[in-house]
Formats: sequence, C-alpha cells, structure tokens
Amino acid sequence: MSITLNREEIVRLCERVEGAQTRAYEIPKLTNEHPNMTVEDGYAIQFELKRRFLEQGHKLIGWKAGLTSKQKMRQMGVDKPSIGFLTDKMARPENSVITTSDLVHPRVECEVAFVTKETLSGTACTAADVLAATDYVIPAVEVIDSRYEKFKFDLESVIADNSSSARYVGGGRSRRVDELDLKTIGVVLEKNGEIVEMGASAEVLGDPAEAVAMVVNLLGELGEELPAGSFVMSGGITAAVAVEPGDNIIARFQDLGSISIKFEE
Ligand code: OOG
Ligand code: MG
Repeated sequence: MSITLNREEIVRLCERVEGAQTRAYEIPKLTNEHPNMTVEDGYAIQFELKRRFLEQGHKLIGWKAGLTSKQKMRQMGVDKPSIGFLTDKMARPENSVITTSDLVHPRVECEVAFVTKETLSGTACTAADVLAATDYVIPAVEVIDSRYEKFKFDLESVIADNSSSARYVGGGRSRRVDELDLKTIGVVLEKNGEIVEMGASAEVLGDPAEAVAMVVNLLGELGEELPAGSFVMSGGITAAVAVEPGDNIIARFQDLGSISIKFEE
C-alpha cells in the first residue's frame, strides 16, 4: 500500500465526502476522477474525515468491519474487507425511529458487535486475542448508506466514504463470549413482518472474532490501536436490505435477542 494523493487532494476529496454525508446527496465514486487511487489513499481520506468530525466534537465509539461476508462481497462486487470508524452521532437507541430524509439510500444489515475490555494493538492480532480482550458481545443493526451514485463503488472509494457508515443500533441481550458459539449464531431479518434475509455468523470470515482481529491489524498498519471500551461491529452476515420510510425492521439473533427499528421520512 502507498499514498499517491497529495495532502491538498486528500483534503479536497474528504470535503466532498463530508458534504455528501452531512447533507445526504449522491456523488460520483472518487476513482472516476482518480483511477489510480489506492486503498491507502482511501484510508487517508477516511482518517481526515475522522479528524474533522472529532474536531467538531463527535466522539469516537469504535470501529466496524465491512465486506467481511461472501454475501456482502458478492452484493457489492468487492473481494476484500474494509474498516470504518463509528461515532456517537451515528448511534441510535433500540426501538427508535430512524429518519431517512438525512440519508441517501439506506440499507440495513445484521451484525455481531464486540465490546472490548483491553487495548488491542499491533499487526499480529488473532481471533483468540480478540476473545481474551472482549468484555461481551451484543447484536447490532447497521444502517449503511453509500454516498455514491446507485450504491455502486470499488474498495478504494468505499473506504474514503468511511465504508458507508451512517447509523447503528446496538441492543438485544449482551453475552460473554464463553456463553456462546460465535460461529453458529443464527440471524433472521424481517421487514414489515416478512423474512427477507437469514444466515449464520460463520458467514463473517468464518468467525466474527476474525473480523475484529482484521480491524485491529488494519488499524495497526495505519498507526492506530483499538482502545479498551471500544464497540466493534464485525460486518453484515447477510446481504444488506434497502429500507424506505414506513418500513419496520426486526433483526432476530439466536441467543442474543432482537432489535427493532422503524424508518420514517
Ligand atoms: C460497505 C460497507 C459494508 C458490512 O457490514 O459489510 C458493511 C457497503 O456495503 O456499502 O458495513
Ligand atoms: Mg456493516
């Protein structure tokens, strides 16, 4: 990986993404203008966005893994995972109403989230290290929203757009990792009373703890660590499902309870 964009270009592209995120409009994917952009350029733009949000007073809550299941990779036409940061401004309570007017074309996905009790750092983190550092896991629904036209992108562009992060809801029931088999957690996603997706947590890199290790190792390469107390989403288990105003979503997780969300204009 190497950075090919200069500081001015990184700031300009970051401002373009920030505008699209905060005012909810579509933009062409960044690689249309910068076809040689690298994954590291994408992270340079994402980290500039994080820097600006934190400067504006947003609090960093944790990170997410993206594109960690075959279902998601197939749906988006990308073959490698990515990461994105999560702030307090993106968090929504369980059973709440999420507005769509401040989003471009939202989709929902079911994820297993980890809350850590020890710092994880370096570039050789394993799933076992993640389990040892995990306080508990909870179910989560992520509301992703690509700012790119028609929800179409490549890895470099989606990374610059903070891996489509928009909203997230943690809820259900928390469990210690020794109370669960993290590979066989079943999920059923319902929209307006109908089952639209289902799957098992092994879809996520064979084990969601592997996805968290991937987040730590990528952060390590990018010069950051995962502090104790972080909230980490391990990636959508099934394909993501588009939502519109009026939709009711229920994500049911085996052993972890369920999360309901209503969408309104
Ligand atoms: C990229 C974000 C993917 C996941 O859980 O796989 C993601 C996207 O699909 O827009 O959050
Ligand atoms: Mg996700």
